[in-house]
Amino acid sequence: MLIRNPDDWELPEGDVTPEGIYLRRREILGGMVAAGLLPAPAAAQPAPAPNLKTRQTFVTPGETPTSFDDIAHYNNFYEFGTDKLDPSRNGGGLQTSPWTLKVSGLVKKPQVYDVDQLIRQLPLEERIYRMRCVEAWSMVIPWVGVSLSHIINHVEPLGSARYVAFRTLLDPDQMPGQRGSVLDWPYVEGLRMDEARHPLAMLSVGLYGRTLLPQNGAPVRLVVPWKYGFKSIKSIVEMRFTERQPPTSWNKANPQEYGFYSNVNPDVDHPRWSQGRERRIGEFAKRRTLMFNGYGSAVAPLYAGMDLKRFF
Ligand SMILES: Nc1nc2c(c(=O)[nH]1)N[C@H]1C(S)=C(S)[C@@H](COP(=O)(O)O)O[C@H]1N2
Ligand SMILES: [Mo]
Repeated sequence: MLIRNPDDWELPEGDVTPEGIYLRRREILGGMVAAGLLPAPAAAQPAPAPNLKTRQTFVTPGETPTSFDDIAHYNNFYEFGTDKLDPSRNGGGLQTSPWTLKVSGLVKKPQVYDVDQLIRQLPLEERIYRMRCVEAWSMVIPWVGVSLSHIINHVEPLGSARYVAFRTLLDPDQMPGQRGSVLDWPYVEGLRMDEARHPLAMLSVGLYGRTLLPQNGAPVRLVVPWKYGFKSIKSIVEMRFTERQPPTSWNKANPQEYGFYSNVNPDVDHPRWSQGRERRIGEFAKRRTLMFNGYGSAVAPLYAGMDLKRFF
């Protein structure tokens, strides 16, 4: 059914299990705490035991994953409120199973996937990506999922398909934030077809070896590590292939501040703040923000010849 093509950029590590890595990492950090090199973390909760089988295929050199605790409690998911703690507080009522993901529009083989079944059938990979929010903070997240191109190839887009539009669940009973109008619901996002087919673009169903928590976009979300975090739409119910550039939630809310592309770019400031630096969650000193969030050698060719100040 969904056949997996090994990609060039996979690292040779092969079958390193998440357990192996994180247990070792905890040992190393624990050793540094014992030696007085690091302060003891305040009540940091370890990641729960993994329930997904994965192969690690991608790590971002020089980066250590942000703690599970921070990844699970510092979230943007306005369907559950605008405070960073709201999604973890208010997400518990989201019914994530059964869940259907409809793939429609300009394709030869439209599908309605059962996401539980997808999670069992897909050749899941772990990929450790740097993620950069438009609000100038960042994290490093060990995602579990597959290249979005797996799904795209399965539905066989028509030649006329130039964009992919994504839509989040609309259900104010389960998503209390949708009872207010901070955004125009449902949350929508979009990618150009070549961006969507890029091997780094990921459909994620888990992190730290476990199925996603509601606050992180359960049961299925997009992950686009070279773009600002808001492009990585959560709790997706539909992907639609279109000829025209689809609307996107933040662009609709404020077109002066949020463009369609939203590539991480330290040279194009947000009208109200600099994009040149960022705070990595869990650190104090700010870091320099990298062009395309550090993935430029892989993704810059997608934008060759484009004026990225105009197409921001
Ligand atoms: N449906 C939906 N998806 C969303 C958002 C949202 O409010 N609603 N917030 C976005 C923003 S601004 C960011 S930074 C990331 C945060 O993902 P995380 O909480 O898993 O780190 O989710 C993105 N996806
Ligand atoms: Mo964000």
